[in-house]
Amino acid sequence: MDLSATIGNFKFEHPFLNAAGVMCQTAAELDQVLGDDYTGSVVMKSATPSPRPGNPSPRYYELPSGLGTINSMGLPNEGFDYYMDYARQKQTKTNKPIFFSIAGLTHDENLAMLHQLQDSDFDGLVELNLSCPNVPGKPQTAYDFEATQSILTEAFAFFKKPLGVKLPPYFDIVHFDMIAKILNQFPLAFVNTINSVGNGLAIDPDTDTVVIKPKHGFGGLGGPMVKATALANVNALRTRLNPDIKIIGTGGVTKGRDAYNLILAGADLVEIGSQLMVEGLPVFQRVESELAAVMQAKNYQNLTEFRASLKALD
Ligand code: OXC
Repeated sequence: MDLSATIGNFKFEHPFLNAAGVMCQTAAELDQVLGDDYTGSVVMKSATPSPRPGNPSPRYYELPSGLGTINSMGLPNEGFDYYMDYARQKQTKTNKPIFFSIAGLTHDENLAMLHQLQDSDFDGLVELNLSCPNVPGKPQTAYDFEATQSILTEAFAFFKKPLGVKLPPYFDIVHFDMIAKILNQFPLAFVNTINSVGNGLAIDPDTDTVVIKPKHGFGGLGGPMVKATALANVNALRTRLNPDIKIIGTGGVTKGRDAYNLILAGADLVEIGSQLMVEGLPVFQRVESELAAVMQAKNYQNLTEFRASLKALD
């Protein structure tokens, strides 16, 4: 069975990646994901120009009954140069295409990092994270359609390497139409949908307190509780975006059937976030073999046979 996938000229032998933010902040973590036999590659933690400690702890919490996770990490990362060094060192030693994620806190920071990437010999894919919900005082850029149009216009005026965007979930059909209309104006290599569902709140019944410290307990939701939202966003974008723009489906994957559903809805690659936190690296082999079993039962030999073939009811 062939589970490979492509984005532009990049080939992935396995369709699974870590979601940015999970197991990808330090070189040791990145090595683990990159070196795993069942990952297509690794997505590095979204970088800011300088290292950041992120928000105060506790800043990540697993909700009971496997409902999912809430986090307000606040972009802790080792800084742009660290990830540039890592990627340049590894890209000569692996055939897995590395994703360099950036999340500037301002428009100018994003453009400055894109300039550095353009001028470097980094030869992987770049993901512009327009959707981190956890930086106090900084709204998610991709909910501001004008700001999104403006950063992409300025970026594509000089940026010629493969570039994608990490999007927040949208919840209204009109918003799907609006964001797709903007994204379709640009030669994007991919969109990654969804980032966590921003600004949820969880309460500990024993203490009657919130469960994470930053932002009075408000944080991004992930895991099974966001699965239907991720599926809807993948499908809504696949049916609206130019076919050349590939889709990375992220959100709520805990088993092979979840990944199958995202691919059926239009995903080219699939990222695992919360469940990677919960289960660790073995999740990749398990979910891949479960996906293969679903495909085998349906007599599919590769992902293209069922990708984006979700049918509506007559
Ligand atoms: N999404 C992000 O884009 N970033 C992280 N969390 C999240 O849910 C973070 O660092 O807060």
